[in-house]
Amino acid sequence: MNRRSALTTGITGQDGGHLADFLHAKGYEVVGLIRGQHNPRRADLVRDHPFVHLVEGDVTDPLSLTRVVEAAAPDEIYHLAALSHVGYSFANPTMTMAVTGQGTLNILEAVRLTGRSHVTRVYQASSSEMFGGLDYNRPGLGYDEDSLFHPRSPYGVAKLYAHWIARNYRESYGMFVACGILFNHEGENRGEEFVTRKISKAVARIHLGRQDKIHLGALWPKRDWGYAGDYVDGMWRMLQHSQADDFVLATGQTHSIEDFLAAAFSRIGIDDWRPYVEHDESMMRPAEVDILLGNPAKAETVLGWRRTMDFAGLVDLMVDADLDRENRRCFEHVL
Ligand code: NDP
Ligand code: GDR
Repeated sequence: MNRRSALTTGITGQDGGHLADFLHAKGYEVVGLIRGQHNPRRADLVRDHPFVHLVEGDVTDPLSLTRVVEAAAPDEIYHLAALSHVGYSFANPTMTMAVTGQGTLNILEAVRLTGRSHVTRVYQASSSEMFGGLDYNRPGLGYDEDSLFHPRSPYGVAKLYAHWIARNYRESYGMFVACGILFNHEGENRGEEFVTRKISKAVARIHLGRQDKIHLGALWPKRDWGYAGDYVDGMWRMLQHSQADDFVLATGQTHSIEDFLAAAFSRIGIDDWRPYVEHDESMMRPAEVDILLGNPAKAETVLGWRRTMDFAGLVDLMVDADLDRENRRCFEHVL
């Protein structure tokens, strides 16, 4: 029997790496879309995931996507590519809409125009940033698939467009397009521009005497933080289900950035994190999402999805991984 094949956009990102390993372990042929004349992340990707077959394209270039979908003829597409940083989206709203919003339309059109509407299943990476965390729209016991949307950033608005165009192609053309509304998920390979990784890396460096302070913006916002390795399993389950649908993946617990700081510093034996943190006004956003909390009951019941890691385990894993990295860096320097 032929191996199943999966085309993954965003292969160089956090989720792309976890998903590539997950699909490879399941026996898939993994094809990864990589962009750019020179992508500095290519070498790491080839080293860490040598089994991935790389193809070149950009989600803002519809012709490149049509060519790639035609050549790869994938059974499944995991569409993860995005400009995914909420703060960055305020400074670059047009580009964010083109990549994070219209990129999804371009993928769906590539599938449709290559005659694969009823052959290729598509996963759309929707986001909890589509909810607002505003007073009138609080999560209550947790946002679910039917909760009101009120995005608070150009990124959130672009994701909402992508979410609805995905639903529209499902309804209009009968395409199998599943939308995962994923709450924040982190891990050892989280980008250093996101707050959890910024903290875990700084904590490791403070422990080793290489850094004195962390400069952060708002500390009160609460997020429902899970582990990325758990969430790629949920993405896959959505595409194996009998019908295309929307699913929330979340832990059902919410913690503030202050909670994250406290847990991360306690991992290196420091009880009071406040002397190490300085306010950085440039990290403040024009509009903030104060609280996110998800209710994953539908994914648990319908897909049998379960998260394996809790908040404390996640923080420890991230700090330990950064301690390892920093120690190795020191060792390589000595050699
Ligand atoms: P990352 O920011 O780590 O990765 C984004 C990926 O998109 C990178 O591989 C990047 O490639 C690629 N990309 C950016 N622009 C383009 C383009 N024009 N054409 C092709 N590829 C491009 O994101 P994550 O892995 O954390 O997230 C994966 C997806 O899930 C994203 O869509 C994100 O918005 C969404 N999401 C993430 C959540 C999270 O907590 N992690 C929660 C909810 C949704 P390059 O190396 O070229 O920059
Ligand atoms: P988020 O993640 O915006 O939730 O989006 P991020 O880690 O960027 O911010 C979380 C919260 O921390 C506050 N914050 C800071 N954030 C960053 N990045 N850097 C700082 O120095 C800092 N100081 C405070 C932020 O204001 C915010 O309240 C992530 C992304 O992965 C999205 O792509 C995804 O869709 C959502 O999670 C769900």
